[in-house]
Amino acid sequence: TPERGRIEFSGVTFGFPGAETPVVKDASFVVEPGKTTAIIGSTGAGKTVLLNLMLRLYDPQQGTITIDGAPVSQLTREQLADAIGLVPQRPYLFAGTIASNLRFGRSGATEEELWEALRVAQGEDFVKAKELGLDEPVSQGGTSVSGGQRQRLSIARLLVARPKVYLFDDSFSALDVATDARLRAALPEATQGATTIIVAQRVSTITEADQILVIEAGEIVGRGTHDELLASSDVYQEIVRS
Ligand code: TTP
Ligand code: MG
Repeated sequence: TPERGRIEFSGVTFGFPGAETPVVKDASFVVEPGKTTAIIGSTGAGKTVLLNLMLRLYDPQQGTITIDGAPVSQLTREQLADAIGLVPQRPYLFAGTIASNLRFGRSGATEEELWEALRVAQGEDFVKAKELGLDEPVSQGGTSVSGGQRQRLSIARLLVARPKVYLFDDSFSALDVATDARLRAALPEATQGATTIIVAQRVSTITEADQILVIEAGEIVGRGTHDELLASSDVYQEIVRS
């Protein structure tokens, strides 16, 4: 079977320049291809930094990160962009139209593909309600759409891009529980079984993940399925209770 986005962290330590303590400490884990891995942990734990390391926004001081066996430090920008895509915690839109923003994922996408991505991202209804639909103008920063709409457009943009690995940084917490559930139910088919990593606040978003990583103060303190962690991790139990 072809590799579909296996990510491996081996002994990864990263700290911001000038900071006394690293924000990711000796992290080792495998994200299995075609599976969903969730990352959960309190605010400031290092979840966003973990994703940013995969995208090489910064390089670790120690350890290696590989995608399908290749160190990310040896991939070109284009190879990395083909392999892995992120819906950032604070999504951004560019000046243009809804369509041009979605096509930032892949310029050759057809209108049909844009609508399909919007359907999965639960953004179809609000785009249809716009006078110009896909051609509705969007201002830089996306101030003409609500935060939740911006988030859905950002999700749709990544679906249009079709990377091997999808990263969602807290992309579902602004959605109501029912919309969150509909979106996640539609995701596997839309991503065609690609590797998915979901950073989440709500436990209900991740209970069905193949693997959950619990992160606290930059360290992986628990890993397993929801049921395994309920039985084994005090930190996870606390998150579930809160
Ligand atoms: P994050 O990785 O941003 O923490 P998080 O994503 O787990 O938190 P949240 O749930 O609120 O999104 O930060 C980890 C640590 O790194 C934290 O101490 C802040 C610090 N940090 C910086 O100093 N500069 C940065 O650019 C980022 C992203 C984080
Ligand atoms: Mg974060």
